[in-house]
Amino acid sequence: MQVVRLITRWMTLRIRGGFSIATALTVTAAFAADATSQYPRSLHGFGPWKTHALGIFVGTEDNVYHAGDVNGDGLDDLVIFSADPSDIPGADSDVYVAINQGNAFAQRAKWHDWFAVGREVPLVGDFNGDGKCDIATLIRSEGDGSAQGDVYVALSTGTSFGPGTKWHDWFCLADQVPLAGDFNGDGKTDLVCFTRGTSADVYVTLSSGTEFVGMGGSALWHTDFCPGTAIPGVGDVNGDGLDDIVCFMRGSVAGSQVGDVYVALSNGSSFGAVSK
Ligand SMILES: [Ca+2]
Ligand SMILES: [Ca+2]
Ligand SMILES: [Ca+2]
Ligand SMILES: [Ca+2]
Repeated sequence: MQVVRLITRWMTLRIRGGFSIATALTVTAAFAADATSQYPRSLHGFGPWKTHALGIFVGTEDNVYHAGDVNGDGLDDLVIFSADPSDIPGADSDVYVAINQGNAFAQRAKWHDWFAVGREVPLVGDFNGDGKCDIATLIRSEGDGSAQGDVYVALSTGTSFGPGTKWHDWFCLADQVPLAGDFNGDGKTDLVCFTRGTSADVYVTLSSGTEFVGMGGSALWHTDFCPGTAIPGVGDVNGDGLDDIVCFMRGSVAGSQVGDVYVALSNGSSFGAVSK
């Protein structure tokens, strides 16, 4: 239960804006269940929870749900990446948005027609720093040779997502886990990649507002963090405006303490010492 409580605190930090604490707790319950199974496509892939709680979407685990303020009104909205065409008739790799009206979510509307195909990993963040959350997709190793490692971003216009453009040429492959956060605190969302496994390296690529550093760059911000199949997270846990990294240990790494949660704070150019 300690893990659930800590995840709850973390998710409450992450789900700011229009979501109530009760909602965050409900999300946490679904997330905690996810944490016991295979790592989900996205840490924010809440699976069927919102389907049932909100009655907006008909979905399965294949769809990915994110929270983010896509229209810039200060309230976090819902973004659904419909990877499974069987969930919503005719919806194959569409992106839907349900705007947060303060006390309810509006009916979903399609904001993009072809994004985050198959097992690509979609993320949400304000990548150009204009106050409206955008979408990114990491192809990882899903595409052919030339597409491997590509990252595409589609910027929010406030009423839709624009065309996807390539922002990075080589970031996060295979089963490595990407997440979004503003690690240098400049208002533009960056990407982090956790290699996990035995190397457990943590790479960051910073957003310039129009691309991720030089399209092909990334920097090693930490080593030996989130080994094996531990679950990484991102959030500004000390409130200094720089997003930090969190690791939820599970029982699958020999010698690890089941239920431990580790944090490494961002100093703007790397992640510092790990503390439990
Ligand atoms: Ca909003
Ligand atoms: Ca934006
Ligand atoms: Ca940034
Ligand atoms: Ca911080």
